[in-house]
Amino acid sequence: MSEVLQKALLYGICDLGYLAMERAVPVSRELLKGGVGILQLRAKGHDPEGLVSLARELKILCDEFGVPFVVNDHLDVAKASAAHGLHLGQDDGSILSAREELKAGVMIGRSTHSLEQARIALGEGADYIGFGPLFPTPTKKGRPGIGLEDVSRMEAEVGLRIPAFCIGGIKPENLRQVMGAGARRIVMVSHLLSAEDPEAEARGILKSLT
Ligand code: TZP
Ligand code: MG
Repeated sequence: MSEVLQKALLYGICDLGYLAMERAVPVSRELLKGGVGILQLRAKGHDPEGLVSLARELKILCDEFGVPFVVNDHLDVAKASAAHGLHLGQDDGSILSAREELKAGVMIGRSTHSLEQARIALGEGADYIGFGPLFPTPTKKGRPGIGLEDVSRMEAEVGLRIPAFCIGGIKPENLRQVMGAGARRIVMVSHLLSAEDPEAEARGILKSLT
């Protein structure tokens, strides 16, 4: 799966803050059909036990498309669903200790909110990073946007070694600006999940990224 990750330009998130449980699988399928190269289950405030069966379904779905499936926050859910990856925020513990709990080959992603954190994540052995939020976003309330200033340096120092996905408030209207700042890979959450046709929307965004 790590070779597949290298090719991923658009990171899709099945975020239960935007999707009701019963829409999670059909909308994720649309995102995959539209070409997202990696898919994450993000379910803030949900009880992990209640996520296992959805995570298992999403893992099977991602396997159908040959795309890595990543679980946000919950190591036990990642294990129980045989996910290809686990995504950890800054406060979710060390990459090393998660690695010890996971099977070899399971990838670990890290959220970073500054150039310094991106460098540290690389040094800690993250398989990929998220970098942002570039702009303030309702998907991650209360966190200021970090802007575009450090994107090109982050890409040069970190993004050339491991995939780095810019994230946070990215929409079709600012995509050129984000790419102009040096971003090569992005995550888009609310825009894709609230689109009338997530598949077509993802396909269009992916086209702009290539
Ligand atoms: N981490 C940093 S910003 C963000 C996360 C999970 C949310 C991005 O969502 P959106 O809706 O694409 O701004
Ligand atoms: Mg987290």
